[in-house]
Amino acid sequence: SSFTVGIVGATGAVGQELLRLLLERDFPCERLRLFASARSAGKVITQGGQTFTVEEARAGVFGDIDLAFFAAGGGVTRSLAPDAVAAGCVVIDKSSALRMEPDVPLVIPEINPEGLRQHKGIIANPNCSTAVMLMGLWPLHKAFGLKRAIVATYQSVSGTGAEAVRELEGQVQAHVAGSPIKAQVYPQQIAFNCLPHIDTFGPDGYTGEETKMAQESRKIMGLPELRVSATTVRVPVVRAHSIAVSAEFERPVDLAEARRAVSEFEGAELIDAPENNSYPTPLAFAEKVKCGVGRLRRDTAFDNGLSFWVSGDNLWRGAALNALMNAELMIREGWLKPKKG
Ligand code: 2RA
Repeated sequence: SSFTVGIVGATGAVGQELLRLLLERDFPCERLRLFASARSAGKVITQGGQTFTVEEARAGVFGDIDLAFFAAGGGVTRSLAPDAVAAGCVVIDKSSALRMEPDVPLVIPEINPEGLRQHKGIIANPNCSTAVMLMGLWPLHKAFGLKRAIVATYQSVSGTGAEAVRELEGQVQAHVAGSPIKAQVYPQQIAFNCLPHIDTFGPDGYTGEETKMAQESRKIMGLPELRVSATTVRVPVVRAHSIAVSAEFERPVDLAEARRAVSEFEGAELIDAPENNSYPTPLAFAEKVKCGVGRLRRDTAFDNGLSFWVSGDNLWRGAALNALMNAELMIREGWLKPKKG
């Protein structure tokens, strides 16, 4: 069967990746409509040899759309997703708006696909840093039973968007030219710097990004007691997030078994030969489907502890590709059918 598909937020960093991947992966789509803000309406986008004219995202446009990917921020999801669902359109949402709603499944296809069958019209995708972290953590949890994790992230500027990428590049050029450096997107200079500040600070001193990693991990892995302490950091990398994880497990850990668990997990690629300087890096895992997991070692601060490093493409694994793989799985399983018979 073939679908009419919409991308809401088509001009953003994730929306553009969704369009590219949808075409490159031959998604069964007989008609594709791109939506964005009124400001972008009328813009012509060419991708994969096809040309699209962006339409304004508003209520009433979802009548003939079977599946809509939302990648336009929480505000647009809150205002338009209910209208899409009421029109019989299935929504796969990238924003954080509905991730913790009890009747909205939060799904990584390699981890908890069952949510793709039991949805009520809206399926949420995890935050990119959560998705990348769980590509390493999930196989180890299945092997040894995860209790708690202390993590630090090294997040690329593409996680903020295209403007942030331009800001980083502009600041590097200014530095080289000896010109003054301006910071607009971030509160401080990001070039040659690290900012331990992603999202907003909460009353407990953690940022929204750090809280999301803890809450979303509990929901996706079905571990309501799981404790995660995250420090999320923006680093001057263009694409792909990396995360340093120290985790404590219920059962004694064995390194060979841990390596086997990771390499057998379909969302991960084990890159772990430090003696040959072989470990995952953001540059190596940008535009990759899997996340690279390495630096596996017995953790020195926990009993039954393991430390590892994971790098994954935040726009793909962390957003556009996860959403697309969710839809591909639903179609494969017959859980998503076109409205017209
Ligand atoms: C970031 N995870 O990296 C957030 C949203 N993509 O900025």
